[in-house]
Amino acid sequence: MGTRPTLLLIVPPGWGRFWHEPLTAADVRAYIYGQDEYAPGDIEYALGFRPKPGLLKSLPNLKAVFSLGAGIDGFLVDPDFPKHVPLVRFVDDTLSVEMAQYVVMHVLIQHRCERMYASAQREAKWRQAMLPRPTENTRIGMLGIGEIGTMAAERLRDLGFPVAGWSRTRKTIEGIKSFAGAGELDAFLAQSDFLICLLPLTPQTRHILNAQLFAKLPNGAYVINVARGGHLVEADLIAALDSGHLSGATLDVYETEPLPPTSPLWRHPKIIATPHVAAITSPTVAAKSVIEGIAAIERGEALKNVVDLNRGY
Ligand code: NDP
Ligand code: OXD
Repeated sequence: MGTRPTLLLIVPPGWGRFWHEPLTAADVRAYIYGQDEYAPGDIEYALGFRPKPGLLKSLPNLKAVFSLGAGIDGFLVDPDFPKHVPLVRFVDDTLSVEMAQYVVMHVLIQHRCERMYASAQREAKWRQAMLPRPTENTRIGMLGIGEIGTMAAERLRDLGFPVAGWSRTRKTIEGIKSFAGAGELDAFLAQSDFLICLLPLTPQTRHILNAQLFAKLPNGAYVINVARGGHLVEADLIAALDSGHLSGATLDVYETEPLPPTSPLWRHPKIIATPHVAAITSPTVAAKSVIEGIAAIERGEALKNVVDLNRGY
């Protein structure tokens, strides 16, 4: 790169130094928002996750905005998001691998009755049981089968589960059944003993995990929401668990984050709740992809992983 590119880091308090180091080492002048003084007109690039609405608009010379997450809904909720500036999302195998691990782990916790054995151990009880359902009859449905959904689906397929995916466009993935579009959603749901949400949060997918959708799942289905809290109607999930229609749920994301201590989701006996940690973007890996993106722009080349703002993901 010629002159030093200037970037504003918009990360939670305390996290700035993790990003500052690799960026500075690559000769990027990085200012930490909320900590460093900067002249808005000097900022050419921004890197963040959920910037304060209006902040990006206040930077008149932005050339690109980089998301430190795969999901970019935190940018598009800003009515003043500068739409003429390319928004680049984070896509990397390291993130997909962690997400796939989380999904596989929670499918197996339920499938292998892990919570029942943990409670038996606490009581020093020797309680042996057959698997409630053979693996080959335990059908997995990936709601959203993009970068992350595909990796998770392939890992589960390799463990012997029958796997299907639902997406906007038809997919051809070895050993994985593809359902596409709104017209095929009901058929997909009817054959999902595990429903795993890996959709982006858009106006079309907000609150998709609701009472009507749960009613279309097989009795005893298990739901994993690892995408965004805005996909789920929390009260509808609790009702479907309490009625016995759903057997359980794993949640990593919530409508309000951090999840308030008073939320019933923390203590529901059929819910496993984790604090948005299914995958945590590695600053060194992500900084590398930001540096590559900046270099591409400076050379006048096309950027990878630019979000289609009309599609919303
Ligand atoms: P992708 O954009 O690669 O995949 C999105 C998938 O959703 C695609 O298959 C897409 O279909 C499908 N889709 C989008 N809209 C619709 C719709 N209206 N109807 C049917 N299908 C739809 O995203 P990623 O796999 O990279 O990430 C998925 C999400 O995971 C992120 O948006 C983020 O919210 C979440 N995430 C959560 C993390 C965590 O720590 N909990 C970490 C990382 C990501 P098509 O392929 O046809 O376009
Ligand atoms: C992401 C996330 O979108 O961590 O990458 O939630």
